[in-house]
Amino acid sequence: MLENSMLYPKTTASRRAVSLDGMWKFWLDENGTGEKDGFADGIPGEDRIPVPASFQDFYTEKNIREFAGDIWYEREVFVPGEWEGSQLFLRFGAATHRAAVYVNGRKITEHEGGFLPFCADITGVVRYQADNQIVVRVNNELTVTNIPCGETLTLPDGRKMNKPYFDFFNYSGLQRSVFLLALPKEYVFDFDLDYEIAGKDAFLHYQVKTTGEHETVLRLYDEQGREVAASAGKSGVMKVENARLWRVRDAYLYRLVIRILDGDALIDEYAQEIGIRTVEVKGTSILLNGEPVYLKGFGKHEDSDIVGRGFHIGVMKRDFELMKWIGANSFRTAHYPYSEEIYQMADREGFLVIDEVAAVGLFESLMNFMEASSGKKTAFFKKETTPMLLKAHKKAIEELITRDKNHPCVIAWSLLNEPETTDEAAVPYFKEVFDLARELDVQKRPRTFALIMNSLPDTCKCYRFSDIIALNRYYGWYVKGGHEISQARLLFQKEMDAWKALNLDKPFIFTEYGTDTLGTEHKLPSVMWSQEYQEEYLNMTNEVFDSYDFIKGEQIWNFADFQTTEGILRVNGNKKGVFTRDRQPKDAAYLLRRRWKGLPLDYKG
Ligand code: CKU
Repeated sequence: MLENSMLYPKTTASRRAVSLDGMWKFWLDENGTGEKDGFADGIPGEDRIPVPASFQDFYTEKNIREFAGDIWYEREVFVPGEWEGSQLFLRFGAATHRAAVYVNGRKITEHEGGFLPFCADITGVVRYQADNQIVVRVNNELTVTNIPCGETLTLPDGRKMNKPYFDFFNYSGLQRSVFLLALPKEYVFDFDLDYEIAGKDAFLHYQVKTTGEHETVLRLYDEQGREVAASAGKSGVMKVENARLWRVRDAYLYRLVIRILDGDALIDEYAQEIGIRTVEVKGTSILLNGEPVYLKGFGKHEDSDIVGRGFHIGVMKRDFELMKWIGANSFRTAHYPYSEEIYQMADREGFLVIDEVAAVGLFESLMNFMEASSGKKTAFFKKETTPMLLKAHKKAIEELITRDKNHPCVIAWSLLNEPETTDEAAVPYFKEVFDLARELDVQKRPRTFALIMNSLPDTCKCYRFSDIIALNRYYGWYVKGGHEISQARLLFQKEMDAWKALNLDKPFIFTEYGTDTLGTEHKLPSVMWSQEYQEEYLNMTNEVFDSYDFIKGEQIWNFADFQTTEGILRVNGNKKGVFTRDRQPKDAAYLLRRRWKGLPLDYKG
């Protein structure tokens, strides 16, 4: 069990959640001496930076953008006197990739892993009815003992530099919201829900964890605010008569209110929007509420101009509007868990989410996108450091599932992206990771991982772990692109025929396919990188998708152009977006819109 509650911070009848977003003091620790120089008592300089945001794209100096090391943040917070007796926490939506938190000069906690929330319990250290100083040391160095994987080099001038084993810029800092929380001493810590649909009715099986022994009471309200079910006790079942189910692009959200009571007196109250639905894989079908669904949508990134990977509520809104416009119904949170607000919006808009942990770069390569089809082996899971990596990976899975399990939008867990699966050494690693996800999720949602191009029917040792086989394939881009596209089609079909011959009786989806395309480039006849070529490629790929019944979804790479490390294969970023980085359509968006609007939800069902 995790040390702190992962519930989203909210103000309720018994709780206070105060946003600490805004300008924070900021300092890059060039020499890595902040700890010894006493930064815990106050950081140098007068510079201020917005939180939440990646720090990289505000400044004009390259040494800042490329900085690898300790990044210090500081701000004051006033703690009201009436909060004496409450349990106080600082709650970070994420700190990338690791952090230490100091309050009034004392180190309170450390957290490893850059895309999941953590709390610092500050109850014993705050001064009431007074200002308190918060200092956070964030570190953004990449290693092979934590996810996502990469290395940190030292340049001749002594500066450190990040070398990711993955294809997105190593944006970092305090990229998500920070809250100050005041909770009662006895509070709702966590809860699990599972659903059963019986004719018109639904049964909601629940389990609540609290930090005390007082009575726990649950009430469920519909969208009109009418009470539809109630129950007492920390575990039980609630019957919802004539339940309105949560459906794809037709979401219905009930409001679950959990209360801890001492007689009539309220001790704690927590409320959350929930959706009644079941998810299951049966044969080659993905079933939502027992009915087959075909996934249409994207692999995304949290990435935009200026704030980088920082959560931006406006960008989120625009992205959902574009996904609705194009007829998508799903996305994968490639390559890390996203900001919680994005799942809340997916719950409300009825999008299906494949929720990915940040296990990317588990293949030793600075250009895995190029080497993916080369057959290169790096013995990644045979490293001395593998046990440490596995430990960090498992902890991230626990945090991910605990954080996201009650979102109706989450229909599957993606436990790794493009690991090296061609060596037997991967097998015990996979087993631990997949078993853990099964054990932690009471809904037993399908588990998957994205297969890199050389993870083929005859080379991949790990596909059997997946409940949904998710392929990342680039026939017509990395393999036989341009005028060789007819060859690409044959190779693609050959691979799909080989999967078919295995008769796995599992659904297949594409979690990546696509071509880099410049939003500015038109060329007749086509050349690679032109919008015309993106359309030719999509026509070929879609025809292959349509000719295999066991293919149950297509999530194109990527929703929008995104920033990567600079290099000879990336033109100021990855240009595989269907939309540009400023969220305008390329020609392919219209092609996909026609296709996706025309495909029924139960396509091939
Ligand atoms: C994408 C072999 C495919 C790896 N896949 C990972 C993703 O992060 C990259 O951006 C490829 C690409 O565009 O190359």
